[in-house]
Amino acid sequence: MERTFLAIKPDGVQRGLVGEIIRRFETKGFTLVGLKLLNVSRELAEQHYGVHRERPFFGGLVEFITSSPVVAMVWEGDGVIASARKIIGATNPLTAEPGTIRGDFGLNIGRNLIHGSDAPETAQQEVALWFKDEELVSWQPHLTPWLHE
Ligand code: IDP
Repeated sequence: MERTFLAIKPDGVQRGLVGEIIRRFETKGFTLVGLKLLNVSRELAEQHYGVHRERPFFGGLVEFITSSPVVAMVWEGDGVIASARKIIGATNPLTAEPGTIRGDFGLNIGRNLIHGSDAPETAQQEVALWFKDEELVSWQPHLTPWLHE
């Protein structure tokens, strides 16, 4: 079963959007298999955003993500990686479609509320970077036959 890594960034937590954001994935029908609130270390932030190391916004991004708690999550379901990216919306909240999380709640690319893995390889790497195996819970929701043929 496919899994993805999602993180509600410091702006989402500070703005009281944790419940609203989780609700969108929960009501879609995806399964929560890992969840924790944490202060992100500089080391973890730099590893997570390593691909952007040479970009001009990298320093500010690391400062931001380490500035206040983050809610880290792993969600499971068929097609969850691509679907979560759609639910999240475009990177720039100003151009993100209404109905997406960033489109509904954001204004600025540096304050875009939530991270979601962009592909199967990055999802696997990010789940392993943020969670130990024993922090993930495999379970069978009773809802399954009502969500799948
Ligand atoms: P994504 O989060 O939609 O996958 P990426 O291009 O992977 O977008 O960028 C990672 C994060 O870096 C973005 O979510 C955003 O917080 C930040 N970021 C990207 N581009 C800019 C920029 O031009 N200015 C400031 N922050 C940026």
